[in-house]
Amino acid sequence: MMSVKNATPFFIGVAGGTCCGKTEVCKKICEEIEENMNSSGRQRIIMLRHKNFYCNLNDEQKALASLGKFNFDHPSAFDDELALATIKTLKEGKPVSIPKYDFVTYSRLDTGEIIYPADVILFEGILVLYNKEIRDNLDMKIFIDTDCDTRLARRVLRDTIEHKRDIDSVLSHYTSFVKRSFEDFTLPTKKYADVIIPRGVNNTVAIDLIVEHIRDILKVGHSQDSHRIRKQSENSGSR
Ligand code: UZR
Repeated sequence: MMSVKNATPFFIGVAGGTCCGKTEVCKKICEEIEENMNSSGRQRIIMLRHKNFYCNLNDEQKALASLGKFNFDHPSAFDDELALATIKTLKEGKPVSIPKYDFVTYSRLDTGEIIYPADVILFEGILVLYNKEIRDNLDMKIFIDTDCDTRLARRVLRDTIEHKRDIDSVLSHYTSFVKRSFEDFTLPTKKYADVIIPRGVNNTVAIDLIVEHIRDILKVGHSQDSHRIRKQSENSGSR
């Protein structure tokens, strides 16, 4: 594979419960970073989704999933070994193939998608701050704190309209798996965040501040900056 000689990408983890607005916040941040290409031709900011790293399900798990009885919100549902290896490859400035996950067959498609390193990489998902090794490779950690009624209302609309699921199964899946896993696994990762954004994409003040920070990183290169943020995290105590 061709490697791109450039500074190490600045990795930003964007976590939060289902439908808190992670994707919207990431899209907004990307939009605000106006020019998409720097002078060396490398893309400035890209999104990477933890959802691409769902594990292939075996037949038994697929049967449970089709009955709405598989917990996709549990940390074990993700192939974090592959996610970590992907982050490390991108940090070395090399392109990498990431899996494309098919939510209909609950398995990876045969061909993946090639991702090229960028100056800033936003890594989003409900559990991106859960795995310590992944966390240690993130230069900045954001947690989006949207209230749970709002998230449930959005989730119901998304699952019934986009995924054509019936309301009873959406609600029973939510209470059996999504809510419980949020409380057990996602919410406890809020303590690792450097920045907590209440209300998600509506919080333009917080998003503007993050965008300004990213612009600074793009201007000066992030090695020193990342060092400074790490030092601040270390100084704020082992959490
Ligand atoms: P976000 N997910 C699906 O909807 N379909 C799948 O095949 C696999 C996962 C969901 C998953 C989780 N729950 O709650 C959600 N289920 O994606 C997390 N079922 O994504 O943060 O965008 O809501």
